[in-house]
Amino acid sequence: MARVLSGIQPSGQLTLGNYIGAMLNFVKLQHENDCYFMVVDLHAITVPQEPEALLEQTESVAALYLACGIDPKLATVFIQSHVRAHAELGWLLTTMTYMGELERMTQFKDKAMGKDSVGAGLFVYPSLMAADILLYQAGLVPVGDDQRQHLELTRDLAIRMNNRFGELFTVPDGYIPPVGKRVMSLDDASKKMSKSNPNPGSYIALLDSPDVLRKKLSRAVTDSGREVQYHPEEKPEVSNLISIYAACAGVSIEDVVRRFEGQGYGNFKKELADVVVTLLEPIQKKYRDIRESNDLRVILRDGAARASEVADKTLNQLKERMGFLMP
Ligand code: ATP
Ligand code: LTN
Repeated sequence: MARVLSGIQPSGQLTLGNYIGAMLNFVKLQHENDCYFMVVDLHAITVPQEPEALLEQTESVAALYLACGIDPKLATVFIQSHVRAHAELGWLLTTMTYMGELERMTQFKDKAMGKDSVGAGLFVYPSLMAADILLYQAGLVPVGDDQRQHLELTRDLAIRMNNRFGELFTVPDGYIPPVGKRVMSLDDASKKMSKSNPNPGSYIALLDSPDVLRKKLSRAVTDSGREVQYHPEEKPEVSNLISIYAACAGVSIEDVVRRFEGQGYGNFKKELADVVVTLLEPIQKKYRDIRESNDLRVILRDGAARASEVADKTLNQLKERMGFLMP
């Protein structure tokens, strides 16, 4: 049994990329591991968020965790800012992170590109992510491919801290299964599907209505060919849609290719929409039930209490070793 931890930012509507790249694995891992899944609101504010939107999205992501199948009896579900230790260890690790390491982070470069002013939080964000993971002594971190570099930095920081202050932190491994680790945009297969993309046509939101889902998938960009073939380099758009089909239907890429042999894109896209609607309709119903009940607040309070206990223990051990006067 491993300690597992991951988080999703409440920075917009959750997408099928978040579901396939992250949540599906959360649900799978919860049965045999000690899991902590959080909504990382402190990360979301590294880019500007409207207060009302942040509030709504935070509750929405927490409710979607449950609607997608995370069972609060098996996993600890909580909001990052409810556990004070995150911000505190985040600061301690920031002092141990080199500028050069942060300057190399591609997510920072992507998100800062073309902006007139960029908050310093966006730059030091990987140290906070390392804190999230190290506080719980997590051994396994299920994430999409885009988080690989941040995880590598987390490992480096764990080793650096252990060398400097004595063995304390578990050095975590990523859990990035090959299928669905990088779901691409529907309008541009060179970019990952992202909830912060200003064009809603570029992503499938988990809460999109069936009509909207069908429309978005029918308009998804494809090449000018006809064959439903999996060639990520030559046919990146269709290959992305094949991967989405495989992940949503729980079948292999080869199964999908075989099924649509000799058929055009139109029919493939129509069936893909059926598969996505069939997957998302029950999730959306469960989501509405959860939002209408009061259970969520209780689950999150309980989750924060459980998480704080583990996190505070690690933080206090470290502070003592670093030479802080303990109260
Ligand atoms: P933002 O666009 O606001 O940065 P995001 O959509 O990338 O957000 P995050 O909250 O940063 O979502 O990511 C939550 C999890 O979902 C992470 O593990 C991330 O790797 C995964 N993920 C996000 N987008 C994709 C994608 N397109 N394909 C696979 N996994 C993804
Ligand atoms: N940086 C991640 C979200 C994130 C996370 C974490 C993931 C914050 N803290 C801890 C795994 C473990 C992202 O942008 N997707």
